[in-house]
Amino acid sequence: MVYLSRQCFDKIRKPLRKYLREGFRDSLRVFVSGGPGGNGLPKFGGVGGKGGDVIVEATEGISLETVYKANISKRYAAQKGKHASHNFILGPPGEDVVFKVPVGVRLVTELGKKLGELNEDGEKLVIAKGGTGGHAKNGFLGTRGQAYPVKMDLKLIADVGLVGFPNAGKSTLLKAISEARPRIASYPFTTVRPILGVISYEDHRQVSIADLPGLIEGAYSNRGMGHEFLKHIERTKLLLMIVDVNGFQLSPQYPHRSCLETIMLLNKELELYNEDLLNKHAILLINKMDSEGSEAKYQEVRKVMKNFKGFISTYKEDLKPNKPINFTDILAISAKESQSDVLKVKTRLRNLLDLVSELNESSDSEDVYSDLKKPFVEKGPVLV
Ligand SMILES: Nc1nc2c(ncn2[C@@H]2O[C@H](COP(=O)(O)OP(=O)(O)OP(=O)(O)O)[C@@H](O)[C@H]2O)c(=O)[nH]1
Ligand SMILES: [Mg+2]
Repeated sequence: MVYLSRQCFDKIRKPLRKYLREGFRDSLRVFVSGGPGGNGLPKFGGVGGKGGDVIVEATEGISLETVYKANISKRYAAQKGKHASHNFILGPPGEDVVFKVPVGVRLVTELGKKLGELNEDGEKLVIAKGGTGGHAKNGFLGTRGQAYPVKMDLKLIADVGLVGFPNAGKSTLLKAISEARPRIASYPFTTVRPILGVISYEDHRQVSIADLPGLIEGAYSNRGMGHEFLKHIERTKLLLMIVDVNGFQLSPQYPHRSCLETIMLLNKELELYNEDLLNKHAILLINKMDSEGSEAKYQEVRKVMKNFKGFISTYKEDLKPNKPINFTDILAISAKESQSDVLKVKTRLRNLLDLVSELNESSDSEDVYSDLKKPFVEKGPVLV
């Protein structure tokens, strides 16, 4: 019967919707259990072997998809410690289980306890300890190992992160500027998962860019779906904020927000998530400049952006950010209609990224210089 119903339903079962298949896996839940310790041997004072640990190892060049495919059951159990016996007074320990995860993974238990973060290739972390072996103090009974579900959260490593309200044209820009082919539609929340694109330059330099689901007002308090993806821009070098020159309205029951207000609200959401994001270099793109009356609106935005602080001070406390973002560049574009605008964005991105990496290098070299100087400090008898 079971066999028959499975046969029938298998045919009816629909494949996963396409939009759920696109994008990439940025979190994975696995179940880990350390091995239990072996029992001791009271007669001879024998000690049971320790249970094996579950260990993760960060590895460059793999994705969570690889981890998932390597073990579809998503269970990792270490071996149990052997019992003490006449032949082995000290029971041999159980073997550890080591599995590979991508660099940039944060591990959290289901109860929200942070186990750790792996940010370098080859870094290892014990995520479930094995139980201790049985000995005189615990009545010769081995204890259980730690066992719980663990969530792996991957922070994407892209050079540039696209942030904006839904429908602003983030995916349109990604499509025009890179080889990625994201879904584009005239309704909000078309993008439901982060999508990575690569911008290629003539000199073969490549810059990666991440398109994230749209943010909305109150995203910080978990409204909409963009907030959980903000973790990805924590590691980007540059923010590319994109807003619709006509503003945004989620649906008729929500207020219409003008272009300037959307900039302010995005600023606020970023600040609520992590204030450090505001220190990143950022470019502001005013999109949909091909629409009617856009030029006048853009001129207004340009004027106000010169004194953005003054503009936000007129708003209520719960809408305005404490610290306004300092945009390096403000560009008016039409991502959909103008190829030359897209090229302009591409060039500006490159210039700014080069500048950022130069700045980082020069700050590094200063350190080296001061390190070099250290050994040459004058040393001699102290004159009294
Ligand atoms: N007129 C005009 N329409 C544009 C422009 N750029 C994007 N659009 C349109 O705006 C709509 C939304 O574009 P998307 O690229 O899907 O927007 P998004 O920011 O990725 O939206 P979400 O994924 O929902 O967050 C689509 O209908 C696009 O065709 C533009 O420069 N001019
Ligand atoms: Mg999109």
